[in-house]
Amino acid sequence: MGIDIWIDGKYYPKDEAKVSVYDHGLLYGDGVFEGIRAYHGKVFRLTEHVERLYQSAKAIWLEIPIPKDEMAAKIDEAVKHNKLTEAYIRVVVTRGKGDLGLDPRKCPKPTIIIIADTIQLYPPEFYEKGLDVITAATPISHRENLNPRIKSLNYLAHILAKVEGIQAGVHEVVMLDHEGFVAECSGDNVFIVGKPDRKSKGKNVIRTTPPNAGILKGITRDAVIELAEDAGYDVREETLTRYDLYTADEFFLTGTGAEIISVVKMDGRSIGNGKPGPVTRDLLGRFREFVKTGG
Ligand code: PXG
Repeated sequence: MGIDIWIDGKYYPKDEAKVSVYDHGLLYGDGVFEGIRAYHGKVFRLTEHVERLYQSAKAIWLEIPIPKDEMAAKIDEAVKHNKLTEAYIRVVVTRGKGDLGLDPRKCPKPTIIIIADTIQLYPPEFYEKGLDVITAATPISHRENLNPRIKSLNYLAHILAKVEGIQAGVHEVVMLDHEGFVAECSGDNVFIVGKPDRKSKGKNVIRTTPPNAGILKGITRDAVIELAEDAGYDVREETLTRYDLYTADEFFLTGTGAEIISVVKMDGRSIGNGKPGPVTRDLLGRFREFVKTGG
């Protein structure tokens, strides 16, 4: 059976699911989205994803015409409608159909799209071997230009950074903010693992960039912070530089698609011993167990 896409209240077969060429989502990237997973037929952290979608919308002065609980119910339904158990869901809310000018007031009704389908981001051997990354020359957008906390349809900075990675033949790119501090990767958040220090009472220290460091505040990131804290690690949200990444014992990324994946090389430097480390493997094991039991 083919996939059906939900658009503004109706299901359409994948090939017939279309929006207007006057939709400002297409003309201007004017809209917001979410990428969500379902495991064993249950949508992972649905409430958190819906909340972030409405916050992104609010930040761009877009009023989503249905309440949050209805949105959540429709997302849930789209997975069941397509008889999926392991799913990747894309929710898109655009400014809607308007005229050829920028003015969002010319778009009377936002377009809501729910795609429940499947993806596989990285093949299994990448989890075994770890990723090779470089620093992108393209910086993350300035928070007062387009705040990276907004999951907007305007992903060009991330795509241009990704293109740099493709040209260099690596798997991912680390994006910096305008001051040169580490922000995030093109589609994932950044974590590093270090040895216990004076304040960590013998525990490994896990560091990740804080919410206002020019990052999307990842749902996976937040889940991993909770899991790591529950497992007794000392987790800190701190400003990081490339030096911190180069000299870390372990380096890993988190995201809905990738879940938790190790980085073993950055800008030609081996990270730690050049292999996925024990803390990363421990957390990936815990994460996979966690999603199995409903998260
Ligand atoms: N940072 C950015 C810039 C992202 O786009 C994340 C972090 C991780 O957030 P979550 O909530 O997923 O833990 C994302 C989300 C892709 C793709 O195809 C990836 C994302 C979004 C859209 C497409 O790689 N990642």
